[in-house]
Order: sequence, then C-alpha cells, then structure tokens
Amino acid sequence: SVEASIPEPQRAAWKKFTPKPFDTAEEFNAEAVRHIETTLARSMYNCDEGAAYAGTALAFRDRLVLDWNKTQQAQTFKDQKRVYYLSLEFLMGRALDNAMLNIGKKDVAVKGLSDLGFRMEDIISQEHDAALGNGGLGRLAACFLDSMASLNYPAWGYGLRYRYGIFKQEIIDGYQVEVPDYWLDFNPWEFARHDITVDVQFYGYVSKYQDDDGKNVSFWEGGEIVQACAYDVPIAGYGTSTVNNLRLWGSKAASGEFDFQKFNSGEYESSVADQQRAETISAVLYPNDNLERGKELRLKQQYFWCAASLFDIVRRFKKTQRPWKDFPNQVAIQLNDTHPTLAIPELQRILIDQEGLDWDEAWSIVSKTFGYTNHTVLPEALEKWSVPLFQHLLPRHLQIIYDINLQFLQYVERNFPKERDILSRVSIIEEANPKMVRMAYLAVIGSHKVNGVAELHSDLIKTTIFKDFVKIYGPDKFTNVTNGITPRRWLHQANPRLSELIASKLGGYDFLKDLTLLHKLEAYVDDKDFRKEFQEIKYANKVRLAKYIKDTLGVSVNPSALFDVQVKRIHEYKRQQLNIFGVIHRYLAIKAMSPEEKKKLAPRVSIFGGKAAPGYWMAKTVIHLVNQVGKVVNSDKDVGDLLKVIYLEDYNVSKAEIICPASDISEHISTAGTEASGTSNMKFVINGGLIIGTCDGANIEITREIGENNIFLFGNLAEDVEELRHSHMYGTYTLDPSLAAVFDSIQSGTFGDAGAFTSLVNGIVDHGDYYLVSDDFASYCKTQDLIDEAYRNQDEWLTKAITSVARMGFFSSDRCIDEYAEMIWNTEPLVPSKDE
Ligand code: B1H
Ligand code: IMP
Repeated sequence: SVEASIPEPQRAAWKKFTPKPFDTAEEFNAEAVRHIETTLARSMYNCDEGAAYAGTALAFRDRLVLDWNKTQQAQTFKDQKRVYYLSLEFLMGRALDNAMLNIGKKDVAVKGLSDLGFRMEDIISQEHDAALGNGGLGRLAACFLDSMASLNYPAWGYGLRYRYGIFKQEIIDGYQVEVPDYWLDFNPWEFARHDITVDVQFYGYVSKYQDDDGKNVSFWEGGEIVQACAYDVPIAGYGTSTVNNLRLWGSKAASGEFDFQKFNSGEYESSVADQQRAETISAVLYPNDNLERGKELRLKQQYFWCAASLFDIVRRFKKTQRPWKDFPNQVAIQLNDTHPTLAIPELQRILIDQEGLDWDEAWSIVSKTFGYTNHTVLPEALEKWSVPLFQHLLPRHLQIIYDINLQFLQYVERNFPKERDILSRVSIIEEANPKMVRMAYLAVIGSHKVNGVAELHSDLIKTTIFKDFVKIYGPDKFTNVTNGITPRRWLHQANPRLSELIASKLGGYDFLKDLTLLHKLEAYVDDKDFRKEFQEIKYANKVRLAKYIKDTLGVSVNPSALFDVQVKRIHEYKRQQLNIFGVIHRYLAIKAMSPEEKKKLAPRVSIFGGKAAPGYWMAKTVIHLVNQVGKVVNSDKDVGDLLKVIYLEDYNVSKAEIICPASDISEHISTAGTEASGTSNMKFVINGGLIIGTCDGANIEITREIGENNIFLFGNLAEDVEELRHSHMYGTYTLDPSLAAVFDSIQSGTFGDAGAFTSLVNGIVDHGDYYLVSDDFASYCKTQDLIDEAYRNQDEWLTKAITSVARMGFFSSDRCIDEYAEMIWNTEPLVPSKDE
C-alpha cells in the first residue's frame, strides 16, 4: 500500500498525533481561545470582535485542513484525470460562513461564541471580502469552485494573488471615488507555500541550435526572471469531505546571482527597485469589466500566471512517469475567457523546446487539453495584443503563435481553396498597424471545445465572431453551457429563513445538493401557511435592507414599498441609464398627479449599486446622475414615500447577499445580444424576487423555465438590433417623446448642473444611441406600469414569486459543472471513501 512507503516512526506519530477536531461548543471555545491566545498572541483583555472572528476562523480552518490534506493525498494516489480552471478572477467574497456550512458545526460555534458574549452575525461580518474579480466572470469562477468540490471532482483553480482586489467604491458628493482594497492584513484562508516557486522568464531573445541529431531547436534566452510563489486556498465542498485547492501565484524578485552582484557593488537601491518591479506583477487586479486596454503589465500578469500554472501542472504530470501522449487523459485545462490563452503556446513551448517532442506530437497533445469559454461578444472586450509588444516581452511565444497560425492557415487553404478572403479573416494575426494577435482566435484554434455561457450567446458566437471557425471545424466544436450559481451561498447563506422554510416542506436540505428538487414546492403554491411565511420572509429581508440603507445613507425607506433593484457593474450595455431615465419619467409623472391618482400608485424604492471602471467616463456620469436624482427626489415633499432613489456604495459579494433576498423586482435590461448570460438574474429569482428584463442572455432560459407569466420582458430582440442601429445612423428615426421630456428636465437643470449630463444625453440624441435606449424606452415604461399594477395584487405576485423559485432548479452551478465534466472535460468524480 501507499502507506507502507512511509517510515514506521513517522507513520506511528501521525496516527497518534493527528489533531482531533472539535465537536462540542466547549471544545470549539477551547480551540478558539487557544488560537486567540497563542496564534494571535492576544489575551482575553484584548479580545474584540476581530479577534473572535480570527479565533473562529482558525478553529474551523483546522478542521478544513485535515480534510484538505486527505483529499489532496487521495487525488494524488488515485491519479485520475484532473481539471484545472484558469481564471484571472475569483470573486470569492467571505469564506467563514461557507466554511462552517460545508464543514458543519456552525451551531456549535454559535453556541460557543454566545457563551463568550459574541453574536455569530457580527463575527461573520468582520471578514474582509476576497474580491479578486470584477463581476459576473469572477463570481462564476467562485461558484464553479464550490460546485466542483461539492460534486467531488478533482479540480484545482489557478489564479493570481493580487495584493489589491477590486477597489473600494466611495460615493462623495455624488461621484465615485476609488480607494485601494488592501485585503491581506489577516487572511486565515491562504497558506503560503514558500517551497513551491517557479521562475518565470520575460523579454530576452531566441537562439537556434542544432542538437546532436542534427535537429533544429530553438531556445529562449536572456531577459529577466521573476519568481512565482504559490499561495493555496482550501475549497471545501458541501456535504462531502472533498476539499479542493485554489492556487494563487504571488510575484517576487528571483534571488538570482544578478541581484547579488548589484547588491554587492553598492547598488542596493536599484536592487530593491528590481524587487518592487517584480512584485508589481501581482500587485493589482485590473478593474475593467468587459473591456480590454492592452497594457503591458496586464500581458505580463497573464504570462506570469500561465507560465507558473503550466509549469506546476506539467511537474505534477511528470511525477506519474506516464508517457506524454497520456497528458490529455490526465489533464483538462479550462480557459476562463481569453485571459489565459497564453497557456496554449506555453504548453507547446514546454513540449517542443524543453521536452524535445516534435511539433505535431506536441500540438496533438495541446489541442486535446484545452477548453475555452467565451464570455462576451462586445468588440471592446475582445483581447488583442500588439505584435511589437509580444515580440519584446515574449519573443519565443510569438514565433510559436506564428507557427500555429501557419499550420492552421495551410489547413484552411487546403480545405477552402476557393474562398479568397477567409485566410485574412481567420488569421490569428490581424493585418493592422501595428499588427495584432487576436487571442480569441488562438483560443479557438488551440482548444478542443469552445462554449458560450447561455443559449442565445452560444448561438450568437457561432454566427458572429466565430462564424468562419464553425465552417472550418464544423459545429461540434462549439457548444453551450448555460451559467449557474451555487445554491449554498446564494440561497442557504444569503437567505437562511427561506432555505429553512423550503427544507421544512421538502423534508430536509437535499435540495442544496440537487436543486431540481425545488419543483416540489409547487405543491405548496396554494398552501396558506406556506404563502404567509414566504411573504413574511421577504418582508423581513426588506426590513433588513431598509435598516442597512438607513444606517449607511441616512435615508428612510418604507419596507412595504416595491423594492426595485439594479446592482451590477455600471456599463452602457447594461443600461443603468435606461433605468434612471425611467425613474425620472416616473418622478415627472408623480409631480403631475392628482392626490387621487397618487393614492393608487404603489410606493417604490429604486435601488442602484455597482462600480464603474475608473477610466469609464460615461459610466461615472450615470452614477452621478443617479445620485443627483436621488438628492432631488428624496427630499421632494410632493413625492414623499411614493419614490425614493438610493445609490448603495461599494456593491460587492457580501452586500449582494443582503440585497438579493430583499428585492421585489430586479432589472436585467441590457441591449438584446450584449449580456452573454448574467448570473445575478438567477440569484434574485431564487430568492423570491421577480425580474424585469430584455430577451437577452440567461433571461431567455429563465423565462423558459419559470414561464412567461412570471417575468416582465420588454424591448427589442437581438435579431433586430443591427437594423435599428442602422436606422439611427441613416435617417428614419425619431426620439421617443417621453424620453425627450426626461431629457428636457435634465437639461433644464432639475438635477443640478445640466452640463454634467450633456454627454449622456447627446450619446442618445446625436450619436446614434448605440445601446438603443430610445428604442426600448416606451416598452420599458409600459412594462414598469404593468409591474405597478401587478404589485397591487399581492396575492398574484406571491404566486408568481413562489412558482418561480420552484422552477429555478436548472440554474444551479452543479448542473453546469456536470455538463462541463461530461461534454468538455471527460472527467469523473472521486468520491471520498468513508474510512479516509
Ligand atoms: C463577462 C467579461 C470580462 N464577460 C474582460 N466578459 C475583462 C471581460 O478584465 N477584463 O478584461 C473582465 C471581464 N465578463 C461576464 O461573464 C458577462 O458579461 C456576463 O454576462 C456573464 O454572466 C459573466 C459570466 O459568464
Ligand atoms: P450580473 O452582472 O448582474 O449578472 O452580476 C454578477 C455577479 O457578480 C453579482 O451577482 C455578484 O455576485 C457579483 N459582484 C460582486 N461585486 C460586483 C460588482 O461590483 N459588480 C458586479 N457584480 C459584482
């Protein structure tokens, strides 16, 4: 057995001394106190909530680590195929509550803490969010990690250990101000693996040699080395003892001779500067969502992370001593968007330059290993890197990319000899000035499967950006995996009372592992007690959010009002501007109403939240407008409770956990064809909120699942967008009149300095209204009226909400992961055996 390979004294010591995890409240307290006193070196005179958090986290961490060690050992010994999920973003949020849920024993800790005089809620909220992501793409990666562990897939995440996550947003005088998010002061969830380092090379030049057999070989030499250091984060599954690993790379200066020389020759300062330059690579997350800006440091981040991850994966494979042809049977690498595409030429480089394989042999391995997930069709988000920059930073990779391209274009030429333009259309190299490397094309060519993230989106990529590739490879290379969310965090943790109510009807919490079981709730749609409790829970969640709004903004909102929520990154395509124009339209209507009319109107609270990329002027203007409108509306005596406009500062995962359960209506109103999927739409519906949305992304499948009576859809269809845009540019088009009235009120200074909003208005009036706000405005307002009417019938509203929850089973990220495993990764779970 494997155990026999370990020397007897060690084996005996391990058997005897492996720590026994706590079981009771008293044992929990013993552990927490021990950690506070010794690990933190703090006495009971100095035990505040922060220390209690640390003690609690460390006590649970100890339990987690034991399972983690076992899982990793088992995965190594069983040696089946592993999945590697490469993502530049992991938007994890807080870890403690999740750890307690997955390990169990939260009740024990609640009791223990209360004996010490603390409330669990307060302790949980001490934790700083791990916010290594921008929005949906990063949060999806986090949900996937949760599902992969919960389903027992041997799977690792690889990412970067940013010292600064997404910035903290402050709203000052109605403007967004960015504050750095230094989150690593105390992070009990990461383990620095000082023994696991990888040297990563940059710059330099390529030399050619002939080896002893007369074969031409290329070698990348010179340049500089930066060291990657591994930081591991345990990822526990729910209802299983599987604990997977998320490995994040931090950068530091390589301690090579070069530094020593400088150091010894008195250039102390400049050797320290080198060090700082190296550390800069993993210093900060780029704060752009759906936007690529072509900065050299970003490309350095990408290569640094890909090179370190590939080295690690290859090293692990080589330990098994299998032949290279087994590589794709042992390793599946999923590329989360194009950000890790460099992993493709990097693996090819390792195989040919370092392991001595022929090109074809190597390429056959590479192109069976990778899968690529596309998350966007927005042209400004498609990654392109300039050839001169590539040549400078990664000269050998550029050669390899040229060779990949040559082979590919020759193949295309052989198969489509009559098509003249196809070669320039599909070339990885765009013939511009300067030439550009199209990363999405490289990703398609180097992967065996390409998937979109919702049906509409997966269809769209086949007819737009990858049309030619469908012709070249056939349709089977392209597939769909509709996104999902983890019900553990987004139902059970965010909304414990709803989860408990569901469990009471379904006879336990099995639905958290098999979300399709929710369908059994439909039997309770007419159950009076169930309905009453469901409604009470929603109300309580709204009271909690109202309190949060009062505490943070000083504005009182009525919890019985209709809570209308749009929280997500601020982006023109997501159309927060449509929402705020609708709010202004409502405000003007209220001002013109008679007292009788006012009595009939359902009071509303319009809640906005989300960050704008720091350089995104238009998005920042929208934030400013929302705040200005709030200032005017919230203090207008004519309006009173009928309308409040709220901007929630610093929207993040832990705030989403408070907001999602408290919404009546949430807005997912992107221009049709622009939002690849959206995932917050799923979070709102599963928490008993309805949605207003366009026929875009996953909204379409949500409608299919819950029924079109239970969703408020409006607006133009994706298939009509192109023609509408054309009509804006060339004639036949008039601005929607009620939108014109909204613009008049803005331009007459109703919401402060009109000049501040000129660009926003002009974008629609004069510059082609690219996101078709005007085209959808009337339909949007009409649908909002329908919502008012529907909300007045609370009984029907409740029926819609309950029915929707019952039908959301499809949107679990567990379903996604099973689909990836079957269609793309070809992997099996590794179920921990009982005695392990
Ligand atoms: C999504 C991004 C994205 N798509 C570039 N693309 C980035 C692109 O830093 N960058 O350069 C960062 C992020 N993010 C989102 O992915 C989609 O817009 C959502 O519709 C989708 O739900 C989500 C997850 O698939
Ligand atoms: P969507 O874009 O509305 O589908 O939301 C994506 C998800 O990303 C949200 O549900 C949140 O879980 C998460 N998120 C956290 N912080 C942010 C943020 O600042 N902007 C957008 N999404 C965020």
